[in-house]
Amino acid sequence: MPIQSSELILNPDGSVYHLNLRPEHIAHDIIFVGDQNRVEKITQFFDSIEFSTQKREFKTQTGWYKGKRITVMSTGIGPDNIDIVLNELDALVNIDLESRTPKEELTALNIIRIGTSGSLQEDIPVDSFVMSKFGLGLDNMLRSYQIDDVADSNIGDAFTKHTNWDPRKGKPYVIACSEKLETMIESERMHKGITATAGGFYGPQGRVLRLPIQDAELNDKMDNFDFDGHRITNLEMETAAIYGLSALLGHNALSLNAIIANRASGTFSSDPYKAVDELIAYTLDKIANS
Ligand code: R1P
Repeated sequence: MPIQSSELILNPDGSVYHLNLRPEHIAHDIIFVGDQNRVEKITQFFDSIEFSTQKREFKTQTGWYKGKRITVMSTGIGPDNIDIVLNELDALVNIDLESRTPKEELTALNIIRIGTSGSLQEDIPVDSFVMSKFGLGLDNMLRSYQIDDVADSNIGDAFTKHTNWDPRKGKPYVIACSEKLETMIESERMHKGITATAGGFYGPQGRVLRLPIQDAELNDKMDNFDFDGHRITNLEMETAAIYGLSALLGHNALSLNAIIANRASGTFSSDPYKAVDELIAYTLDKIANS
């Protein structure tokens, strides 16, 4: 039974609705960034660029870097955008867009996020790098799917208990990164831990400007959570959604973040772009040598 055109929306040129991409436009190795201006900060190092497009905040470039075909794509901000990006990317490789039917043989994409984030730990300073061993979703987006099928309920339950999580906010979920990509990228330079993903920037991450928040102690409770040596290292807005949808759809995902703020000490990097540039160079080097 073909997937109806209201469910899988294609543009007149056959590209997927939001990303404006056809299957031939993407590589199997994909780098996600949040900010569309970060795409060219990466592709400036490519030997050649064969394709570029942009619709809304979703900018994509595909090219060659040291013999590897790589796609770099901006996701914009937040788990809701990740729902669009992951589903449309998956459709490009795993759904026959002509017949509108899922393919029998599925393709696993390799997805690496190069993001920015705030550290929750005093000893993970600004300008350092964090690799997310796990994503902890506080946002509920993935509760529309059967996320418990791929979630680590032991860490999730321990977190819910430790924080006395208010069930009216939905149930947090924990998803592991791809071990294959973890092995490829890791080094002593990387801090590793659990990355918490919030559905907003201010209240959902414990920032108070003029509005009081539901749990003013939450960041402190996250800061001192420990499950079998795994701490919550940092807080941002995409990692758990990327991990969850990748796990459900059969893709490999890893999230790396440059720490530009330290929420425990209240400090912000004096040169956040430098940390991001260094993380880009680090990641490209690891991909090229993989
Ligand atoms: C918020 O300022 C944005 O920055 C962080 C957060 O996850 C959120 O997307 O990441 P990016 O710099 O990758 O967008």
